[in-house]
Amino acid sequence: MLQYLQLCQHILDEGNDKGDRTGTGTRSVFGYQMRFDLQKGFPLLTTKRTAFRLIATELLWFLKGDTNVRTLIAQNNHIWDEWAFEKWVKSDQYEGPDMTNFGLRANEDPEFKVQYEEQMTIFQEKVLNDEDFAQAFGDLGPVYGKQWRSWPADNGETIDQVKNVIESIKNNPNSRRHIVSAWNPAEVDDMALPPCHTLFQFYVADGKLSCQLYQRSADVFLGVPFNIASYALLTHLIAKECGLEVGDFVHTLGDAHLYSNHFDQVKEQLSRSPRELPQLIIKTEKESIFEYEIEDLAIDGYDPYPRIKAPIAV
Ligand code: THF
Repeated sequence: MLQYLQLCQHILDEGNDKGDRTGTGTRSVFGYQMRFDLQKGFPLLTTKRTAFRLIATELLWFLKGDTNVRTLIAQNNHIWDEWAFEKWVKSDQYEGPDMTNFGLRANEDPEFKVQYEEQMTIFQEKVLNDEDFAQAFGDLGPVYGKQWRSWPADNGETIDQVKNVIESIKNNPNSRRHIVSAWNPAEVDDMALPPCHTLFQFYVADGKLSCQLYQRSADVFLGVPFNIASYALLTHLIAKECGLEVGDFVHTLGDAHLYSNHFDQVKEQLSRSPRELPQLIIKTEKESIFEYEIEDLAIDGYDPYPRIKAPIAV
């Protein structure tokens, strides 16, 4: 995972300081590529503890075509809560205290932070316990799960891109069209957040399956460790289903940024040296990739440095 640390150092040294949508401020580079040989271990960051459970439950949520945070909250995964919460507090049914720019204000104003956390807890409980509320406000719009599994076609039918790509890998491995796109220009405006992992492609050679992701926007401290492990897991699951070994995960980044309130944490991480990578264990083999549950997956031999906390930009 030296490559990840090199990316962090490269951005600190060479990046441009810019403003951004969230108002936090970033240092960024445009265009960068990393390559992880999945035969050499599972690329879960060792220079800080990274929660495989959250990464895996999110990926399985995408694969089931789900776009509602209720499923994640029920599994104690809160990485998408802010984006659903944002839709809720902007709606005309929300009657609590003003939550404009809650992400930024919670970091700057301790009194507001208390109010925000109160409202967030109420929101999470309503999504969990009130089915109608969850339907209306837990849904993130036509995000990954929808585009991967049921991209709307012109004729009123839907396209299951993941099922199709598995079929094409099995039946026509040399194809140069093993592609899944999450970027649907007709629906981007209805999404709580336009997809950061825009498009991925598979490649088969020597009985091994490789995957390349084009990520338009990369939060290098918080998001990228999740993204690397998520696509590594996806590659393992698809390789297994297709009777292939795993090859490389190639991670291509567009706007690769460090938020200015992550600089100290990045420097802490850069002082640590990577340890041996863990192994992915697929405990139960399923007929289809769409049937895996979190209990079927595990990580073995993971010995990371302690977690480093950092605020998420919304
Ligand atoms: N928005 C931003 N600003 N960054 C992102 O990485 C990102 N994502 C998803 C959607 N919007 C994004 C959400 N993915 C964490 C990690 C990944 C996320 C969201 C949040 C996070 O806070 N991780 C912490 C805490 C984990 C924990 O609770 O244990 C960490 O320390 O890793 C990019 O896909």
